[in-house]
Amino acid sequence: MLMQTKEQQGLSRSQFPTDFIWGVATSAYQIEGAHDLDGRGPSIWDTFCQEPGKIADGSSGQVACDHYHLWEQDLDLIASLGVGAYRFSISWSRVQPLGHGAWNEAGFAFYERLIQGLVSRGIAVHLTLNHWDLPQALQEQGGWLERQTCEHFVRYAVEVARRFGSRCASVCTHNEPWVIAVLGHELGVFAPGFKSRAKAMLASHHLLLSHGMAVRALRDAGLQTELGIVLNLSPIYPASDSPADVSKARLDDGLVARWYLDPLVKGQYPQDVLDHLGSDAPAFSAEDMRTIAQPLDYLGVNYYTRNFSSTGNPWDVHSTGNEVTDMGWEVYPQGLTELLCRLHQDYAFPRLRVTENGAAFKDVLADGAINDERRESYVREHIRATKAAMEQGVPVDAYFACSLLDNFEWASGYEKRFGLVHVDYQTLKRTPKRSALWYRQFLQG
Ligand code: IFM
Repeated sequence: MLMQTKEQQGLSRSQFPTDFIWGVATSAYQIEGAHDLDGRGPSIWDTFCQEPGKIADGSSGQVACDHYHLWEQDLDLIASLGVGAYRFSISWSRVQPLGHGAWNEAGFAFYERLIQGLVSRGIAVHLTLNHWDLPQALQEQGGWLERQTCEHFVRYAVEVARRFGSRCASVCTHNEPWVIAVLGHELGVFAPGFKSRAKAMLASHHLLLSHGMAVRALRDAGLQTELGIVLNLSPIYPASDSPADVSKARLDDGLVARWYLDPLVKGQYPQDVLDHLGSDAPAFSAEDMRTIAQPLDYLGVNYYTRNFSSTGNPWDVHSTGNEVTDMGWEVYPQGLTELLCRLHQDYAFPRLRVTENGAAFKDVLADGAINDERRESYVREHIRATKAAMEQGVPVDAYFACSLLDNFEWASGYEKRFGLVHVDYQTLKRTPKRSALWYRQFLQG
């Protein structure tokens, strides 16, 4: 039994509405493994991981947490935490190996088992269609640089919704399109590994367009489930009061946040960002913009840290004296409050959801236990920061801790651990960490 510490006092589940959604999050490529079983086709991450030097420890998601086989014990684990909601993604190439054409029934059967398992345990299903793992066969036809991928995505979305939609509490189209566009197409550090700003911006346009097309098609098909999109967002502050830093912070916010939020809500790209991009801006029509701006039930917010923009020396993350995670990200819970308030004020989505929040720290397994006090404190203080935004009138209705399990952390491989639950990658044994036990105690009220 964990003791209620001083800092914990003043925070309890009862301070949140009774229908507030408490969850944990994962994604397919990070946990499933079984990369070539039962007819699954390769995704761009299978390909990217094979390129030497791309993944810090040379690993891949081939086995990951083997959730494909261990899903039942993982669902029992979720239930044991007292969590009411599970956010996970479907591996597109598992259910449609080429990303178009034939469906893979064995792949759908896995998600059928998973969803039935969640429903029977009373855990709400929050399904993401695209958490970065585009089928490799579509990449070979141009991937997100091709408008045709939007059409394929819509057919995939409608088929998933036809089979599972009525049992889902929510369906999200894309997770963090900025990451796919910029890390995958401009910086080349994520799949598919391109290094071109023009490609990144074109990919971002097609991701947004396919989101709007899919939302429209799902509604036309009669789906009643809540629909949304998930963005990675952080407040971006100027590193100094200098006009140059202030205008850089505004532009950086434009490239990461407003480039996605403005079209989703206002049906237009921000003019200052278009001016800045010049010939790197994508071509788009007025009809595209109308399609992107479909009314949404919620915006998902993935928050981990804040950022600073500087025209001089890069911002030193240690300069504030705040804790810094194993990813090199400053722990700054107030940023979540500020972000949620700003999103509500500027964009007024019907609801905001914290769809990912968590921290990587080096864990020590001692006597079969992981005493991850810093992760516990991180989660607790971000829940408190969420409450602070709600007290200011922001309609937040969900918090998902990320991640349920230690897992494949993309280009960092298995070196960074975000899990509330420790995974021994040799034995695949799961061990709830102190942070998981704290979350359970918090949820038990
Ligand atoms: O693990 C990732 C997740 O897949 C997407 N959002 C950020 C997390 C931490 O890097």
